Amino acid sequence: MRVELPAVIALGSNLGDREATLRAAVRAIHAIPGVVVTAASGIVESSALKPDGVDTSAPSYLNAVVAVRSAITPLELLDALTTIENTLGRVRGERWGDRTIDLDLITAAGPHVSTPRLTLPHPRAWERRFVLAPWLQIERTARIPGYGTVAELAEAAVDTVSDYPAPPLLDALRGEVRR
Ligand code: A4P
Ligand code: MG
Repeated sequence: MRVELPAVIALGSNLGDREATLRAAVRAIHAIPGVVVTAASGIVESSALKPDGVDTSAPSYLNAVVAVRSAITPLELLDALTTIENTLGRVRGERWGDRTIDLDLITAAGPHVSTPRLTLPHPRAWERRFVLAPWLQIERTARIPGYGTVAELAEAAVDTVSDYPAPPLLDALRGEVRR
């Protein structure tokens, strides 16, 4: 018997056909062996956050959040997400640089992980409305262990997001739901 545990993944894109890339990423996450997407948020748009602050001259981001059930370890899941990023054209340059796709693991099995390759909960999710607002859409009572409820944190976040009208991301899975 496989033990499936819940995890939350944040998606971001600010290069290329951002919406199509988010859809392709949701489909690819659902196709990871041992991983099932159980909910997907709507899409939000926000200005690019760079290490020096908000950069309105950079292309703006589309962000979304998906909830999954995962039978693989958080590190295996991170590896699978990195493979998807590479397949979808991610090129790594400057930190927080523009990218076709960024897939961050926000929370997963157990409260905390701290290794050189993986920190859980994601250390910056708690202050980012572009993560918290879409997450709240799919999990009203979610918490980030050690930080608080997603609802409270979203209220306190200083960045701004706007809803990006688009068909539901779960439509990306139409005809592909495995169970
Ligand atoms: N890593 C450690 N913990 C995690 C985790 N929980 N999830 C390591 C994912 N990766 C994790 O990531 C760098 C390293 O983080 C990896 O080697 C992994 O082992 P990366 O994706 O290669 O580079 P990055 O994304 O540029 O770095 P970083 O510091 O993770 O950036 P963030 O925090 O992901 O921020 N503005 C808007 N509006 N919307 C955005 O989505 N995203 C970022 C990226 C910046 N500004 C943004 C947005
Ligand atoms: Mg990242």
